[in-house]
Amino acid sequence: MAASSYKYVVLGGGNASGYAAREFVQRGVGKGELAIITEEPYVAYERPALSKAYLFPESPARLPGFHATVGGGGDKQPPEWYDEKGIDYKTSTKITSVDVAAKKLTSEIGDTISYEKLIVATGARPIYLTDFGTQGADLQGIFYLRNVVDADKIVAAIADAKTKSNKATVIGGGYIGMETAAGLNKNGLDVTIVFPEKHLMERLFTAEMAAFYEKVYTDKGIKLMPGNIAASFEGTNGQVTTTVLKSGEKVESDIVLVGVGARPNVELFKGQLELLEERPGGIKVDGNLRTSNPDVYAVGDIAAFPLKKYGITTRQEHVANCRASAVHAVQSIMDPSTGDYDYLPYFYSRIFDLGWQLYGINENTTPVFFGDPSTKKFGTYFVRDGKVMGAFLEGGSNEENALMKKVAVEQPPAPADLNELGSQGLSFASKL
Ligand code: NAD
Ligand code: ISD
Repeated sequence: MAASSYKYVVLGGGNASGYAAREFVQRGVGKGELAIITEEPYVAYERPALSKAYLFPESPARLPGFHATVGGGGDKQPPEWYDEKGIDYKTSTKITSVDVAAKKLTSEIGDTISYEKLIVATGARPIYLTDFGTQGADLQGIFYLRNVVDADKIVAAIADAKTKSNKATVIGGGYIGMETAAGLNKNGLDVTIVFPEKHLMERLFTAEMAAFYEKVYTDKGIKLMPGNIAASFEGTNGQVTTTVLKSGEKVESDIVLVGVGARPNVELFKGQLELLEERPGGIKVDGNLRTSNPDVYAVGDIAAFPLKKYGITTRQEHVANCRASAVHAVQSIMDPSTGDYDYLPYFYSRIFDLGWQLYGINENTTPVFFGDPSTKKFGTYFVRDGKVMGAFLEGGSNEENALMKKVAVEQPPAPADLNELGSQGLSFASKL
């Protein structure tokens, strides 16, 4: 059992840790002052690749190609980078208890790591169907996707399925569902997506937006089964063969890939930091990303932070927030005059030859559609209290996406007649 101590410790080796490390280095943190601890066997990488290019049949993304911070326009930081900078990146190290009062972490093998300042970046984990007690959910061949180890299992299962029925079932119609279904289809698998809502990506897409993407999927031969959930799974010799839906229908496949949401990993801090029991959940932080303990900061998927522009508390499970909040927390630690985190919500996805971006918020808004889906370029403005609070664009150029960002930042008044906003479309944004 070893004991070590550092000035700064980042707990969690997701995207955020790579960006925090870069910021610490840029601010002159010396050798031996920083440790990063992760249970994953890899140093920080750009997680968005896993549901996209990692699954491609040709020229797939593989490590070390997508180590942080390449996704954010920085240098690739492979393990050697951390060694050179004197950062102790402890991979394959699981922390099983934290004592915030004693400023000490303990690993599963009993090693202790002490800190002066801690950044918690423990991220989120998939919601498992076993959590709901779904019968058969522990069969082999049922996969979740969060990390490289998960993605490697899926890649191996794709190869295996090609020697069997060549069929895959995707459970969930959100980000993971849509992106991995596209990847499985690119691999030549016969894919069915099962999801409870009326249409894909219901938390963002209106029916009009979803209709465009749903046609793309069905034209590719992907079967959509809306309004349905997996009631149980059946298998042979411990291997899944069938998803039994609530409707009673049965879907046969070699692979079941589940993407039904994520939960923040906050358990280590229960009773020690202020946690939010109700939505959005997570660890409560202030504008400096500081938790209820002044020496502990929280960033990325787990941080419930004040969204300054909208006057609400939010968690943002998105890589852009992981990157920016990590940098902001380091700045807050190193410079007490650092102001409040002022994040603009942003999401994007890429499937087949398509790509969309959303700036701002869409919750509790009136959507106003614009453009022509037949040209593969269209968008939606999200209006609340007479102001445009969010802007979505499919097929936009960099300049057009920048205009959408400008709309979300400026929150301009919408024309009284929202049909007018729809007819103006992109030109509304270009006049700002
Ligand atoms: P999600 O919230 O995007 O989608 C969850 C989906 O689960 C819902 O749309 C719904 O269709 C479905 N669902 C819920 N309960 C179900 C049930 N019992 N049976 C069947 N379907 C059910 O979450 P996700 O797709 O699992 O993604 C997990 C995390 O990964 C999120 O944090 C997400 O932001 C992140 N992610 C983001 C991107 C991106 O931003 N492009 C890509 C991949 C993953
Ligand atoms: O953009 C993304 C993406 O593809 C993800 O998987 O953000 C998520 C992050 O992993 C959530 O932090």
